[in-house]
Amino acid sequence: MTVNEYIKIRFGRHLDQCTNEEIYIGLLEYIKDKALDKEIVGGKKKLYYISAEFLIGKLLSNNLINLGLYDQVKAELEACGKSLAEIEEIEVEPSLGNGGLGRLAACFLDSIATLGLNGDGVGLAYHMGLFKQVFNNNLQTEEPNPWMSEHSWMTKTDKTYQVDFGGFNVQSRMYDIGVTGYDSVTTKLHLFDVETVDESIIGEGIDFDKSEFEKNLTLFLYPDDSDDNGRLLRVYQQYFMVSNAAQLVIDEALEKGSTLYDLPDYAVIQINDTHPSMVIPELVRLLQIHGLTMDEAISVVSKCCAYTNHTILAEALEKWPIKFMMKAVPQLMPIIRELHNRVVKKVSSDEDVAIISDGLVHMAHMDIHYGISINGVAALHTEILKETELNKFYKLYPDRFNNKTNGITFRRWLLYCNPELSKLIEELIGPGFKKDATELKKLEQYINDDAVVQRFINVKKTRKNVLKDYLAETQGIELDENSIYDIQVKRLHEYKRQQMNALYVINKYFEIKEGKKPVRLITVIFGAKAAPAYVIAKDIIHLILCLSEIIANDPDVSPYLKVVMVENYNVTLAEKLIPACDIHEQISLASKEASGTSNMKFMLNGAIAIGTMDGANVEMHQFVGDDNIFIFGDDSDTVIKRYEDASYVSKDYYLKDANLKRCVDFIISGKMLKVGQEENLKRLYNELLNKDWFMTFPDFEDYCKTKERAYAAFENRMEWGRKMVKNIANAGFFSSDRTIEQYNNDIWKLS
Ligand code: 26Q
Repeated sequence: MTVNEYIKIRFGRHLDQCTNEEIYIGLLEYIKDKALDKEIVGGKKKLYYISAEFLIGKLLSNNLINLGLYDQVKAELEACGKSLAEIEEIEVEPSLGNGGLGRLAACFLDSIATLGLNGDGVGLAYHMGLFKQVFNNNLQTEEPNPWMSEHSWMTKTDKTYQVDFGGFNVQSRMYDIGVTGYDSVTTKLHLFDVETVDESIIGEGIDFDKSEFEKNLTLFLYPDDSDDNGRLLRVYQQYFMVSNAAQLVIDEALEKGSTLYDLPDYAVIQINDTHPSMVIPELVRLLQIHGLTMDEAISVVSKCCAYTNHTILAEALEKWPIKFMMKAVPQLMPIIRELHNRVVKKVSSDEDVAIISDGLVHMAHMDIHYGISINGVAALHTEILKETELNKFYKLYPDRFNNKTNGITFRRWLLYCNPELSKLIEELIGPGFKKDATELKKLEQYINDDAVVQRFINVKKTRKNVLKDYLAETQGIELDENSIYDIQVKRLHEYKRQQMNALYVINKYFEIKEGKKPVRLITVIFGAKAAPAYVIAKDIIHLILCLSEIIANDPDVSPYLKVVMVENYNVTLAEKLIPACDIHEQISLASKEASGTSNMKFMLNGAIAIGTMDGANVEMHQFVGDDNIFIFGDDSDTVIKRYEDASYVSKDYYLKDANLKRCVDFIISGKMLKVGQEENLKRLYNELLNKDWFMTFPDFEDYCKTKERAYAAFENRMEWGRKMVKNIANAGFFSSDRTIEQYNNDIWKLS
């Protein structure tokens, strides 16, 4: 059935008589129906990918592409004078994640369905996604970000469970979002909600009453935050998620004839960071209710669960106070104590590997002792886990540790977001790369073919214009498509070092003032949300917005340098920014970025990285070689040693390097204070001068030099084009299809 026929039945009208809203609703139902036609995979053993975040982004076009309907629907709409792009605008992005970890989960679902694996996602139906970022007076403010509406991808199911907390219980309900695979089957994302949630308790901004758990359980996605306020609610949220997940796992296994003693033949659970770790004691508890002894239950659960670590930042390794656990989930504490005691008795009495110590429950420790696998998300990250952060665990369980370098779905991050590039690639090497990303390697044969390379350069120009138009229309930002687009988009965090990029901007500003003018306008684009309670991160946003204003208003500088910070960076914006990028910033302090995934998206879209030897940059560098990536800065060994020695004094660098000094001093200069807030700027200045915990200063000089090298290289357009092709041709490894295949072969073992 065509869309037209479908809409006629649904609304009794022809497509060209419908509003865009009606067409959107019609398409939603049409796609849901079509997805139902696709086979749902079955099989005895099933993967449950449990995650507190699934940053799925808009689904309309993605689903059309995966179902093979995109061209047909687009043409049908066009024939009636309608634009698919305009209809897409109606869909509200579900921002159910903070950043990399959540987006990774979404890419994984796409690959699981595409590979036809029997696996579902399990998470929470937050009513408000990650806050909406609004700039006021060069400062970030936060607003609620609702996304649910009467017509959405979520389908209400009749599955409900009871979840018991200390002193009360709630009734949950499961909602499903169909996950379409590319030219393949569909699987499901199960999101649990509770009917008592009350959106009216939201106050100013994103404030809400934290005390009434029935009303706020699934109200908000938590921003990645070290803020103490509201941490207890996170325990409630996490338990709500895993209790539902565990009940679902057991239900589905029983339905398929499991005795539960054989649960590992029916279920494998991937624990996405420690947020779902309570699934381990919860399953043990439920299995006991189903008649297994504690011994039997622990033995069964230990064969079902696998844990992925996404960070080595100590503050992100969750440790919950026993008193929180006793209040929220008292029924789990005896089990966690038992799990702890068994470790002490049978494995090791070393405090460092204990599950309970200092009145805290160490979630990651529980995952490692009672799981089949622990993996890092890039080669370097896994090595660091094994050799330093989790070394004591590695010595206990060497066979459990393994690496799974992250990946991204090429359907969204190439086919959908860059159709021009996708088409060019298809013309050159055929359509095979869409299912087998390693085929991109065939592009290498064109690296010395100037006519072909020129076409890649032309596609980039097209995409730069698309971004220019989009930002002009949606944010009133003016870009010059002939400038270099130098882009850094990711969560605002000191370890990602947006502040170093900002210091570079100040350096460039001084140089231009002194008459050293770039041969071409440089546009430095930032996109980042800061956690609402992360004070310094918000100060860095303030710095960038102030710089943007000063430079835009300085006629000496503005023809050569432009600083842009896009508001409310999200998946939808990423889809526009990434294809248009010339140079992408991957400048984390070596050892701190577990993997990074935007680096892969940029690479695939023919942007060249400037980066440190960190996360997956290391593997990207191996693939493309020194000439096709701009590497700078201290390596992870140097950094780790500097932390161990506690030898870093930022002021020494500041005093030694006059160039650096004048850039840092500029933060609190008269010019800045005229457009900015003294409190914020001084605080940031002091932080850098007296602490600089993420070691911006030691890398600064090398960073500046490397940027100059990159900008100079950009001027040799044909050589630059060859770098673009080299990067695209070698991006195949970073397909999440490859990652998922490895998870399945090494850990899940689904047939
Ligand atoms: C913690 C406590 C309270 C509230 C929230 C959180 C919280 C939420 C989200 C902590 C961490 C996260 C997300 C972490 C994350 O996105 N990590 C990134 O994971 C990517 C996928 O593996 C990697 O590529 C990135 O390197 C890593 O930073």
